[in-house]
Amino acid sequence: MRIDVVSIFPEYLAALDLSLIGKARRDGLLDVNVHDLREHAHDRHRTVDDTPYGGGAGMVMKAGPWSEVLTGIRESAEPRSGGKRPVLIVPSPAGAVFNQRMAYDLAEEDHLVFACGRYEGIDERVVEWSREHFDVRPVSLGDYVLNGGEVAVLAMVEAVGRLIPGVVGNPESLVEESHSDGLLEYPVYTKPSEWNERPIPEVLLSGNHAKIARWRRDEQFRRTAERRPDLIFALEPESLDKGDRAVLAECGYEVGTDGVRAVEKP
Ligand code: JAH
Repeated sequence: MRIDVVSIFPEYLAALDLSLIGKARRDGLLDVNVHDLREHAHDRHRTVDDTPYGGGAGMVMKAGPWSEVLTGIRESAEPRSGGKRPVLIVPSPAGAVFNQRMAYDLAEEDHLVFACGRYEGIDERVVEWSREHFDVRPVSLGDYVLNGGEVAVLAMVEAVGRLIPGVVGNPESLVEESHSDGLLEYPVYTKPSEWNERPIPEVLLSGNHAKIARWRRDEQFRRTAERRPDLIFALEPESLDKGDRAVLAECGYEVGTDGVRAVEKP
């Protein structure tokens, strides 16, 4: 997979040389290219921003440098099978919220371009013009504001990159993880079996693998009900067995043919 990232702070993306993603790059699984937007500003001060039309606080990123860098990226990319366009991801608090499903979908692409905005954002005409050559996706990591898109891009490149075959050494660890079954993960423990007068849950020492699996799944439901009730309501009734329904009942939910609902409190 090819990834291009455009930023006025390319040093922010140095973290992509590290850890799993860095290894994937060295192994030739990921081709990551970081571009400095200022190299496409041609005045003496290398200006990339200007005041907003209509007034208001802050500055807006100018269209010219963006169109130049994006055109360069597009022209340097191989023409692709099926005429599929590269995906242009624009981190923005005004985007659709990024989730594991989007990570899986993006991991199927062969060219991702990330446009890191700063200030109040990028001139909207860049986004409109980009649709001619890119599949443009404004994406948010959640309902909070950062100073720019760089930190969001680090998160997305990691979430997508680790799903590319060969990047994670043990692909089994991709299956059993939070959100892949719509539930939060169960709690985990390691040695010593007692620490600070706190023993681990007894069942984990039982050697009864069916019982351990049931306990872990129950814990997933208890945690999810406590921390993320929105995920409980999104569960598909067909995916829930008798044990699942029993623990959901303990947590105050009942399962109908059309979905999960909260039980009226007495
Ligand atoms: C802020 C450009 N949802 C995370 C997120 C993503 C991007 C930005 N903020 C928050 C952002 C300023 C300029 C992007």
